[in-house]
Amino acid sequence: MELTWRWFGPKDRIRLDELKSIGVEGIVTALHGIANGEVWPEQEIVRMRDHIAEAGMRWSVVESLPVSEGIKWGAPDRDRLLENYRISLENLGRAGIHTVCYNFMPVIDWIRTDLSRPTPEGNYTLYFDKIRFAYFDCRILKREGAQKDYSPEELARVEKLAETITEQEKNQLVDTIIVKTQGFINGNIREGDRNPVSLFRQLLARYEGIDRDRLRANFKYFMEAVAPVAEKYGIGLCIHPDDPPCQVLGLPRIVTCQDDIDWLLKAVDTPANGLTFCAGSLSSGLHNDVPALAERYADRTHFVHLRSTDAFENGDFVEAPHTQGRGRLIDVIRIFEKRRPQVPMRVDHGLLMPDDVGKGDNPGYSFLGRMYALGEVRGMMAVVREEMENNRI
Ligand code: DNO
Repeated sequence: MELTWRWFGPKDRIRLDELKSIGVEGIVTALHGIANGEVWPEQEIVRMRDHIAEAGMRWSVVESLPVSEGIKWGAPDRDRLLENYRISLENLGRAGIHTVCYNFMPVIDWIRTDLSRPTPEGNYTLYFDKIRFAYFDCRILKREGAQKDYSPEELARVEKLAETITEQEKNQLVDTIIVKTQGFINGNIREGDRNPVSLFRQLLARYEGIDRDRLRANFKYFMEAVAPVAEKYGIGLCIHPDDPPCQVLGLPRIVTCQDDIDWLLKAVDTPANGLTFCAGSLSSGLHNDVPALAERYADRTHFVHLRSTDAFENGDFVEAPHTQGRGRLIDVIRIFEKRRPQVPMRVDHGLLMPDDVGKGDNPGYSFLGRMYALGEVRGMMAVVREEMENNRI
């Protein structure tokens, strides 16, 4: 696999020469300054591509060319938004960029409740606590009908939490769930937005009456509109799985399990309609067997995210070391090294290590933590390559 790294553009404090020095071959980035739904101009794409090339790497993957909310829920102006998406794809294709990651999660992208959970070794990691999430849903957002989505035991634990949770913890929960994890990935809410909770409620309201079938139909409409352009330029579009892979906040999610992925790949059956194989997101659902999914979808995978989680019966999950957990990355690496040796791969969500603290990196995107994970992944890749050379796999 090609070793790539998510870099957030010239404002990222991590420099391209540092990335080159640790063996990174390709960069994963986006034009983060352009608002969702607007066209990515060709000159800006070319400028970014050349900037990366000057540092001795290539722009391997766009993560993400965001799909606007209007396309997801089917707004009256979705055809205009789709036209903009097609023009951006064309501009990317002409500039020689052939892998484009996106997601189809309504309103909210990845979800965590704690961005600095201490580990026994003195690092910090990301955590999803189902009860804190339910507290946010029922007691902060006060979503109508939210109680229906939780068991009586869970609701009792929410009530218990309500007795002890402080104002500061409540604010932090809001900041973590809908601001800090969303802003930097061109999400719907940005750092500095006033009253994010009410903004969030407005966004949720758009999805009233939109169930999984409607969202699937909107996905198909999107893919039918953009796949011909992707095919023309040899672009592999690759949808990111839902994180976590389950329905949340009354919103439908359609990339959670094997049935979902089978459906969406068949909905428009062309290599241009591919998958980002995120071992981490898939592993946080107890229903998913990650290596079995890798085996099943290797041919339609255009991009791989290597990370792992430990997921628990109570619905919580935590990022696991890259060598451990439900992601079973050594097996995933065996599958992709054998079947897709050229596919771009990046490590995802590293630990926050002592010297990363206070550096202002986006959550999950520290330097040392990811570098450490990259070292672990390269070690696993070396073992797998040795196994392959000696015909042991
Ligand atoms: C979080 C990321 C996601 C991912 C998008 C792809 O760390 O894995 O935000 O980039 O869902 O569109």
